[in-house]
Amino acid sequence: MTDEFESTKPEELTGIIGQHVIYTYANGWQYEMYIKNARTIDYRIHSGLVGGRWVRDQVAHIVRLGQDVYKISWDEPTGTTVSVAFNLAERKLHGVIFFPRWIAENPEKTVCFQNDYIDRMLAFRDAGPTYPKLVIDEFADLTFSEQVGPDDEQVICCPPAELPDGYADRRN
Ligand code: FER
Repeated sequence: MTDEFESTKPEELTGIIGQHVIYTYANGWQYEMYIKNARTIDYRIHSGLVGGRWVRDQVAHIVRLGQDVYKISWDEPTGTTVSVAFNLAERKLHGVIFFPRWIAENPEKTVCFQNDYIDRMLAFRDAGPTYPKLVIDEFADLTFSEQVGPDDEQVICCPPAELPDGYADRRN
């Protein structure tokens, strides 16, 4: 049986594409994500194990699971894999982050504008160690959300440290 709400088609992902969100996991880690289009996210990490890290144009798998419910999953050049389920109606999400062991041991190695260091991240990934992975399984509340439309290169375009004071603390 098919469900009218289940889809990976861009025209049925309009509720999530163009969303710009800031959220804090229950462990206190604060993240910001822009869903740029049906295949791409940009993000900044404001605090947590790898606070300061930021990334543009990460390819992601984005699906709609029901009304206002979406899941975004991706595999980083570092070897970290992430899957985030959004409930936009309730402004909640649940994320699972699978960190390779080398990041658990030396998280600062990944704190950069990743796009400028892809080859370095792939080399770290391949050097490992990969196992045992550090699995982070946390709920988060969306503290800020806005619809800015797709393919906007100005939403995530500087490091977290260069943002105006209070940027990530805005609530709506
Ligand atoms: C998230 C959870 C984890 C997220 C990004 C990550 C943007 C981590 C990425 C990384 O460290 O490579 O919700 O959203």
